[in-house]
Amino acid sequence: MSAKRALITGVTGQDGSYLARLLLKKGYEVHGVKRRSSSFNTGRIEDIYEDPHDPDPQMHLHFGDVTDATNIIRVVQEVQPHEVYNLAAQSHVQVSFETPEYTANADALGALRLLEAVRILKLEGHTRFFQASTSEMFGMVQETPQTETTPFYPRSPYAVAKLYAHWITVNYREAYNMHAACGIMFNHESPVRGETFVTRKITRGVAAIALGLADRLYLGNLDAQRDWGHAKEYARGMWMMLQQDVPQDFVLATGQVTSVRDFTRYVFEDAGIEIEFRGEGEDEKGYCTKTGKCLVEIDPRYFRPTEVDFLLGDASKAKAELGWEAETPVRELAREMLEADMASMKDGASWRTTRSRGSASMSPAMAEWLARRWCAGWETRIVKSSRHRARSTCANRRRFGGGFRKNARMR
Ligand code: NAP
Ligand code: G4F
Repeated sequence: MSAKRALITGVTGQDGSYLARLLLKKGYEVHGVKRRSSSFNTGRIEDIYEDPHDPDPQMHLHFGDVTDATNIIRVVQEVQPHEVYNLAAQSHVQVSFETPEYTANADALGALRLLEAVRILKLEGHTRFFQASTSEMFGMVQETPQTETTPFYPRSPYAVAKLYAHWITVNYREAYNMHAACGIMFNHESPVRGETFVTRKITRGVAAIALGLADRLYLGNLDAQRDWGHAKEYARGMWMMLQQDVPQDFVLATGQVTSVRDFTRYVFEDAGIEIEFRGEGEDEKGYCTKTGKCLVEIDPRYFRPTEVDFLLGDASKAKAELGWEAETPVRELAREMLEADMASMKDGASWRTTRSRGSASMSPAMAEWLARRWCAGWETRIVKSSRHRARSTCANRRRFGGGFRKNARMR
């Protein structure tokens, strides 16, 4: 029997990389859509990438973009997938306030384009569809904990776009009898989490402080509370949803909530640094209890125009009907992320290539080249108005080969 074919949009992202690994292990032929980029964007999947010249490759990459309907139709036609996982998105909530139209195009209409491609190509009876919905749709929460029946109240252009994608998926299921399911996923993280989401920003920042590469971490709203789980478990949940006879939507969550402040405290603690928060509002700071040094400061630029203060999911339905349950407690998740960041930062050149961890076959020359590429990317994310800019950039270039900066601000 020939292998099942899966098409993953967003295969180069955190979840795409875990899902592709899972499906390959299950014997799928995996097709991923990657965007054209002027630099490599495949760091997270380098170790599973197969050269098309290899005999019988199981992993295939297609250039594409969910904002381009003709491209999407062609890729779906070529692959004739048994399962489509739509993970492609401009997934950063704060960035969606700056790029609302693009976010709507990719995150809302992207799902529609894929669903229409399946329909236009008359694959409704052949192709199952998974939509990556989000707990952000609950926004200003109407009840706690949030379940599949909790009313939505989105609080960002990202969440509004995702709400459209969610409902259009439900609509295509009902209107055209498609096997389409939405995973309403609460925050999930990992060592390959994007560097500008708060958990990874904290683990990278703390690792850099612990190793003497940075002085301070700048954060936004410390009071925000999230239900944080491990991404690899959420990828398994996505697959499970498409194996059901009857398509349905499921919440995936841990059922535990942690504030940004506590997550920060845990990560410092795991790095052997005890911190204490003092002060109110924007003046709150985190101090090392041993040295009295300020290690965490608030930067209001990371506040959002409208915030989601609290998210806590109830995944009882997924447990009862799929047998899915989150397994990794937040403290273990935080430790795993910190250890990965510490290891890569200690490792000289390769700390800048965190995403390539696991790719043991990388040559030193390639690692060095990637390191230089990473540095350039890093520097563009540094706040330009810092008065230390020129001085510390030069100093750190000399010291770390162009890498970290003191007081680096990460978003
Ligand atoms: P991520 O790391 O930001 O990955 C997003 C992926 O989408 C990347 O591969 C990105 O490509 C790709 N992409 C962005 N715009 C695209 C476009 N126009 N056309 C094609 N591909 C595009 O996100 P993630 O954390 O893996 O999340 C996966 C999905 O789950 C997203 O839809 C996200 O909104 C949703 N979700 C995530 C969470 C979470 O906590 N992680 C929770 C709920 C829902 P590049 O690599 O080229 O940028
Ligand atoms: O890590 P975050 O940026 O994730 P957010 O906004 O919850 O969104 C993530 O989870 C969603 C699922 O609920 C996904 F749909 C979405 O794609 C994404 O993966 O921020 C978490 C919280 C927010 O309340 C934010 O205001 O942390 C707060 N925060 C405090 N300081 C910060 C910072 N967030 C970021 N990114 N950077 C900060 O310095």
